[in-house]
Amino acid sequence: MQRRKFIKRATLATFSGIIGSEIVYGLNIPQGYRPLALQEPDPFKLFGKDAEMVVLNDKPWNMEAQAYLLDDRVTPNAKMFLRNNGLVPENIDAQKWTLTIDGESVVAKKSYTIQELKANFKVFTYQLTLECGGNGRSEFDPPAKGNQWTIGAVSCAKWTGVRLRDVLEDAGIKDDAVYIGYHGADIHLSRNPDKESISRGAPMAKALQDETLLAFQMNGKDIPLAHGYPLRLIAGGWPASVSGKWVNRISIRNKVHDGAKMGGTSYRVPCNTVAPGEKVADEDMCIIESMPVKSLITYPKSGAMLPEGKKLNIRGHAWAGELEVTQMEYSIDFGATWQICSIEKPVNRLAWQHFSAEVDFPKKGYYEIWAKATDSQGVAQPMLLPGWNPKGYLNNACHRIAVKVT
Ligand SMILES: Nc1nc2c(c(=O)[nH]1)N[C@H]1C(S)=C(S)[C@@H](COP(=O)(O)O)O[C@H]1N2
Ligand SMILES: [Mo]
Repeated sequence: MQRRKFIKRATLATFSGIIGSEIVYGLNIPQGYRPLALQEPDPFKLFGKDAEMVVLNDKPWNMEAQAYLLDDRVTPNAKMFLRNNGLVPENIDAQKWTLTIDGESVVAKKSYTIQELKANFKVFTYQLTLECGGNGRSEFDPPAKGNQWTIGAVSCAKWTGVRLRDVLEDAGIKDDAVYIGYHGADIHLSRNPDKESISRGAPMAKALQDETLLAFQMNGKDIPLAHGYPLRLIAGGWPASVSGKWVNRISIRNKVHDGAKMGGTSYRVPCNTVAPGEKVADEDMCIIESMPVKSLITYPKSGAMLPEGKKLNIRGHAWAGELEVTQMEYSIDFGATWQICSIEKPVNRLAWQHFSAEVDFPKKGYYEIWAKATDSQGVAQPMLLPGWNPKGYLNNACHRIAVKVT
């Protein structure tokens, strides 16, 4: 009979080190077996996330922030939401990574290493707002399937890279180009290599904007693996699904890109308002482009207790897709009256803007603070839910926090 193989003492020591206590009977562990305590990867450690981030799904990993976690002007990795449609790619070699530009409307198919991108094109840094199209989905009724994002699927980090426009022009863009589509190295949940988890894109006008980047850095460092290392397309102000992670190919298309999650109800909403729960024909669905005006109170935390007679300084961020936020207001009387907040200019186009106000409460009791942003075209956030749509996209209702004056 063959002798049973047990794990090596060195492996056992590593295991107990990670678990943080002695594994009694550890020497009996069969070789190749991972103790249960080590089978579930800890997403907070794995992705370097703050302990107060919220896990919405583990297959694939999806995590969101809470409003008060997003208080930083520039979102650090620890507080950045994570949205994966597939599995994070493994064993990436950035030295050997290539980006290929192809498609019906490229003059000549061309590939670039990351070193070539850095050496041959001018490098730019922009702070860019990325919000998942499904942020706020959890509030819709009838409910929409998918990750039940509350308000935390938004970030605004600093991205450094080369302009997509410069690279596309270097490869050559034919006159009939209408759209670009990205392809990433992440693995489909089925592990079928012929399937892509997501392959979206944008019309040429968005692809050719100054701020649309092929980024290799986030907040001055290599992009964290889960956020697209070593190369990521960044298209601020549009649904973050346009910002392809782990990008290795961009196709210049002579038609609207038809990759995974470009059709049906994915990232599409009824072109005209429909009644909640109504079925919508495919041809009546439109691709989401610029995200709507929205804001978030990041201080104080909802539930704060305040001493009577003291003024409260509130603050947060506001953004409006391709537009700027031109007015910011708050209400402490459930939207009956609104007071002006001060709002800063964005550090660059497509970056969120910071607002603040000093709030006075007339007496002791329970209050809600509602925040409302208005964009440069005069469109304001709805106080409560906006138009229902099958997948629960674009909920830009006013953010609300509760406070008690005692
Ligand atoms: N390759 C690839 N790119 C992707 C995704 C993905 O699953 N795979 N998810 C998209 C979606 S739906 C969103 S909201 C953002 C999330 O970006 P983040 O995880 O860096 O916050 O990435 C987008 N880019
Ligand atoms: Mo998303």
